[in-house]
Amino acid sequence: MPHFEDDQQGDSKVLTKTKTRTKLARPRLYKVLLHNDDFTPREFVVVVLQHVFHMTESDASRLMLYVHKNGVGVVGLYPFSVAETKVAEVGSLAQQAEVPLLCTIEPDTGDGKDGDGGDDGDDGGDVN
Ligand code: TYC
Repeated sequence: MPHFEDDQQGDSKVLTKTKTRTKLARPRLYKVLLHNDDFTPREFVVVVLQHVFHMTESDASRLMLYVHKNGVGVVGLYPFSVAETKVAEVGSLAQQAEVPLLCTIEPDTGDGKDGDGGDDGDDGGDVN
């Protein structure tokens, strides 16, 4: 904000400008993990990923197969409230269909474990 100050003699003016830069903490992100089981039909998993996480059919199929082979995979990184809602949506769809499909939340450490590709959260994560 511009601010005029009198100098000692009172005849000239000095303009000083103060810039305020507020540093905002980066919001903490949480991984949504998808777990394999032996009972949920593959096609159901793909449809859930498309519906809840707005994935294309080919991305959903690729992730479903990854989880089928590796036991667990990261669906995406989200702020806590979004992650919580998505996990609840998956749980609700699984319950309606009477399948044991499981999605969980884990704080993101940016260590690249669980097949998340080492995303450090710099891009703000997936906004789906
Ligand atoms: N393993 C399941 C099957 O063979 C498919 C599956 C994939 C289930 C991913 C859950 O998160 C999952 N029908």
